[in-house]
Amino acid sequence: MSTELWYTERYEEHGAALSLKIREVLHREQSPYQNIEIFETEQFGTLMTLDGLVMVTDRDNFLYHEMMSHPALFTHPAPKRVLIIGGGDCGTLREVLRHGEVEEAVQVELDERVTRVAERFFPELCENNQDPRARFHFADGIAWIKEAEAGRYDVIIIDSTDPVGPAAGLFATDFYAACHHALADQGVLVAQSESPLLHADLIRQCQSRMTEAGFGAVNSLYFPQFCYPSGWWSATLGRKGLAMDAFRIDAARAFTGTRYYHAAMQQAAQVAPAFLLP
Ligand code: AAT
Repeated sequence: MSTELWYTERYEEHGAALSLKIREVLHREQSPYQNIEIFETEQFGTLMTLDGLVMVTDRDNFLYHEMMSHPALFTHPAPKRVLIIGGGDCGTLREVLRHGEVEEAVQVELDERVTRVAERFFPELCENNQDPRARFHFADGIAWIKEAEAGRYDVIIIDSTDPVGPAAGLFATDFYAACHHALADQGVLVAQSESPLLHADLIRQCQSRMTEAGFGAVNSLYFPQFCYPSGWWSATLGRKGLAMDAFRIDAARAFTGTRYYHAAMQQAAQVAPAFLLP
């Protein structure tokens, strides 16, 4: 008898699903906020799910984490103080800390258990956690940003779960306005903004809400992400002041060690599909 084990995330409203073949279940726990599960897959390395939704796999997380960090950091002329909201697996933090000019990277994650479980099962993503520039706070990012000092950060990265439950408020105009207030002049905000194929309205809404919140230039980046719904994902950037298309291209060209991001990819990723053109 076959004992094949497959993990399936169903996208009920789209009549579709993603499946990964599993070798074994490594860990399961109910944190105060969500159900955290870790699996060893056959071909994608370790997999983390939160409340049954795929968050990260070893094999493809570089796509998302590189695109959530490097374009925003190279858009800012001199990013010194970076805030990450969510991002408990620490993959975004790792990429941010690869920028030598960053002096401080503050991560505000709701659920401390996500980070503790990531330290155990995703040591590569957590390899920069001991960097003295990294600071960890376990709190709700929505409450945190309301208390933030004006002009405190150069870059804010919203590495959040989908817009339901505790992450819903991270997609609201008020929240973007609070980020705008917490950013210094020329500050850059970047938020994960879901699938172009399945959630085009959400991407448009994210762009218009950032504009309403006061960001002078707004645009989205498109990139593949196998393990998220439709395999095609987006991040939306808002910039205080200057135009969006300018970025530190020479510094991006000299930046090594990435597997997806490079200077020309930053330009390419800004090109929207026809159905998402303004
Ligand atoms: N790095 C890719 C993984 C994520 S996880 C997003 C994180 O956001 C989770 O750890 C969750 O606990 C945290 N989070 C949710 N709401 C809040 C909040 N209000 N304040 C702070 N942290 C929060 C992104 C997954 C994308 C999923 C795509 N389907």
